[in-house]
Amino acid sequence: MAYENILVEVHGKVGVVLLNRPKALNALSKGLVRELAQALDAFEADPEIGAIVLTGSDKAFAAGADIKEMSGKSYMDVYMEDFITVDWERAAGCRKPVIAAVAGYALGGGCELAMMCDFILAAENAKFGQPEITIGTIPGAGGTQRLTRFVGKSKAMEMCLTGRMMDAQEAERAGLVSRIVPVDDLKDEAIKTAGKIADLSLPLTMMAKESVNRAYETTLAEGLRFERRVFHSSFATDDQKEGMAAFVEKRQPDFKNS
Ligand code: CO8
Repeated sequence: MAYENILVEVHGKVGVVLLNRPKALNALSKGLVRELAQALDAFEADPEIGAIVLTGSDKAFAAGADIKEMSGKSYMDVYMEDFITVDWERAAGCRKPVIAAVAGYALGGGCELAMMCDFILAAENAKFGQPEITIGTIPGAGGTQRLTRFVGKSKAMEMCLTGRMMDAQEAERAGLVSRIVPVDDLKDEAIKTAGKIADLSLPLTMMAKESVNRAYETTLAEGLRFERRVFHSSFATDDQKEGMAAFVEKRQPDFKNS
């Protein structure tokens, strides 16, 4: 499919989506978010793809929702169209593992999009922020909710109330990003990491992802019950038999995604 606002690449079993509106620092226009949803749909449907990387440029992952596009909208406009909610939530709804590789600005909707992914690899120059308050609004795609779960109330509150940005080091200390890599290595490192995931059993990585995500939706007791049920169900897969047999036989497993 031909896209105008994103680029799509395939590296082995890894699908890569590059946000590509350089003149607007990858501002998330309606068209871009639509195309992102379509690209994610395609990777989700492709049995050859085992993990997805979502990234931007060295200067910006995404500088937020497109302010120029939003500025003239009325309450009725955004309420009645449920302002691009379905496409925005697409990344959060992916069942395959998705890594956000963030260099430069991840602001507003850009930070929210990164947080919808399963984990964030940050380049040394990454900057995270929820500056919506400085333009007369508040986060609308998870900034007050997911950020608070990642970094705790105090930092989230300060960022949402002042618009202060967090650099990569602070973001790593606070638990927002899994690790920091040099800018020039970011894309390769993200693809390598996604490749490791994609070489495992897809149903099992999907089950692990689903279980970790339950931790954000339920009590500890319910989460533990859910995890145990999924753990038990992994024994119904061929890949569990293969993985454990390979360990015992001291060889590499050959997962068949079954
Ligand atoms: N929207 C539209 N255009 C943008 C955006 C944006 N978010 N960010 C940057 N641009 C454009 C600029 O207008 C400029 O274009 P032009 O050259 O045509 O004037 C170009 O990108 C380059 O930007 P700057 O000249 O400003 O570059 P600087 O390096 O000086 O500054 C910054 C970089 C600090 C990132 C600055 O551009 C900035 O502050 N951008 C806005 C950040 C922001 O406020 N983001 C939050 C937006 S609101 C939001 O995301 C709400 C999400 C709600 C989702 C709800 C879904 C249901």
